[in-house]
Amino acid sequence: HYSFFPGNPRWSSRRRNLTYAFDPKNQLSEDVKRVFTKAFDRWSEWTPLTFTVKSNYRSADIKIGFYTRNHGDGEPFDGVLGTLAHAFSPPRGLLHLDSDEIWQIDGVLNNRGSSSVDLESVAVHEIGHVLGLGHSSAEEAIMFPTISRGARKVELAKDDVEGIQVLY
Ligand code: TQI
Ligand code: ZN
Ligand code: ZN
Repeated sequence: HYSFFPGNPRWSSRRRNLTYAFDPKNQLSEDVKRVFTKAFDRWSEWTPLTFTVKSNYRSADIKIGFYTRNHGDGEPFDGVLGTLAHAFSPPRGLLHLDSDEIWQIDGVLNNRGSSSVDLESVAVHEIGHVLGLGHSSAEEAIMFPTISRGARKVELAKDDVEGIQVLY
């Protein structure tokens, strides 16, 4: 079953059209940006929310960046595996990924094989957090707190949809 953060924080009902931007320091490939477009679309399909990418990082609602180790928010990353990514509850809008991971794009295995992590699976999960979902006890849910090694899980489960529709 789905859960929320303490106090059920969510984006205000006056804010249905949210923007996101990538930290310009990262110089991300179009492939990576496309993964986020798809990941946001999975949530907008089931909510009144829309997500639009913008180039002005500082004024975006949701700020996405890849960082290693200590990166200034008191939640350091830890190198390969362990913590893969994190996101803060609404309305903070920070979505951070650990650049030490071997990120797999579109299910294409890269040459380091089993320790790679599917980017879209993690992006869909972290967007759930950015929107206000906590972890789910339903194994099939995107918001379930563990994923099998090398797995790709990108489709929202009924449980995720029910949770997000309670919030929005
Ligand atoms: N990162 C954790 C996560 O996003 C951070 C975290 C731990 C957390 N406890 C929390 C966030 C409680 C909110 C509330 O869940 S993670 C997965 C999964 C992680 C794990 O790196 O462990 C995914 C990030 F589900 F695959 F295990 C993304 Cl998809
Ligand atoms: Zn961070
Ligand atoms: Zn999580």
